[in-house]
Amino acid sequence: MGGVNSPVRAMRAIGRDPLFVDRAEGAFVWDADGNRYTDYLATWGPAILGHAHPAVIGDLREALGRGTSYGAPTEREVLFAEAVCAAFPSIERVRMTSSGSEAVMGAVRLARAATGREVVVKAEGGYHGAIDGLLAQAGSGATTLGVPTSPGVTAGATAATRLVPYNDLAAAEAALEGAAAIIVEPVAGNMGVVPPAPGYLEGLRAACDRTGALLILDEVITGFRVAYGGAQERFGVRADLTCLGKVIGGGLPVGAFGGRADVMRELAPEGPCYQAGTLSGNPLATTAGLATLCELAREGTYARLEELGAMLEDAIVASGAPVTINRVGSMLTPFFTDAPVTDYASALAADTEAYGRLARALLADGVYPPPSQFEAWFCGLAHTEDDIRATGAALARAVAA
Ligand code: KE4
Repeated sequence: MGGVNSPVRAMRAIGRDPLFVDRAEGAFVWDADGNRYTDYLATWGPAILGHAHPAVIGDLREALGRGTSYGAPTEREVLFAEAVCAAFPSIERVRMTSSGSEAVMGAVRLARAATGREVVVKAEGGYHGAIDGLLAQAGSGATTLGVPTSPGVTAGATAATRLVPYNDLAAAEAALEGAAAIIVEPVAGNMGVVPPAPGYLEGLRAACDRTGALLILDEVITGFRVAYGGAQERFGVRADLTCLGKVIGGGLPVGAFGGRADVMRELAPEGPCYQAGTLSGNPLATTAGLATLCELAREGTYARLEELGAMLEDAIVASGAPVTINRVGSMLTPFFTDAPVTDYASALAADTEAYGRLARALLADGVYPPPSQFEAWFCGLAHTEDDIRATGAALARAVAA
């Protein structure tokens, strides 16, 4: 199975063998042969502070002496939940899990339980974790081009999943009639970065209010990434349920979902909708998560992330690469196409061979981009102007070659 524990890191999408990492610190990772890379993968999003941040490592070291898992509630989980609720006004109650996929699974089941309806609407090219019901033309690693669902996903599992093009508000409004919910990435990251069209998120909110469907915003990537309060803060839209992951665990296994109290109280043990997890709210994961959120809450964090993202975008433009760049804050994707990329169909028009050549050349030159055209490049607080200037030079060499 490709020598990896998750398909997209096998690097098949860029035509090479996977790169085995030995360690990471700050903006850099080192492979098993000792080669150093300036890292824009950021372990698919979590490494927003940079790797092995002293505050995270220090708190983890202190926590380790008190054990690694109790299977019981802790004060730290409460503090973590309070920090999440303070950042996201739409989140009145939060349930922690051990991955983004689990968070999405819980949120979707809860939306169906709370509304008594079955249909869940998702966007083509949206990826919400390796979940049977949502592996229908998913983006990210789940896409084998032309095969909309994964073998092993039964027709029953996706029978209640309706697909609409991303950024197509009219299609979503129609699909939401009688539906339990719509789940979207408020900024798509798994077809490459595709921002919401002006009015799209607001339109989904109004359509959900009109039809009684729940708006589930999958902020596993965007949560604490595009703003401290995620895409909901950046775009001023309120979800009924929000899914989180990646950044909130500071690199340890964490996911979370939360939202309206009246919906969340349907969740076991308060309500009948079952959801569970042995390591949910794990003491080490909540320690790393809290340390990360504390650092991100500092003044100037998101202005700096915006600045770094703009610098990286400028470096790609200056390299002369024939790409269309979509960027929101510190997440961006250079698409090898000269047309705008506003949905899955236009993302699929990108030249993945060309992206593969660029990525392979950058890896040979000490720069680590995401190994797929359909992912996001991430800047983090450990990147410096010099790092990005050096990346610009590597980009220019790669484009010239
Ligand atoms: P995890 O189960 O991988 O923690 O989260 C699933 C998930 C849910 N929602 C969104 C918007 C996501 O992006 C993800 C996971 N993203 C992929 C790549 N962007 C993770 C990489 C991988 O699968 O190896």
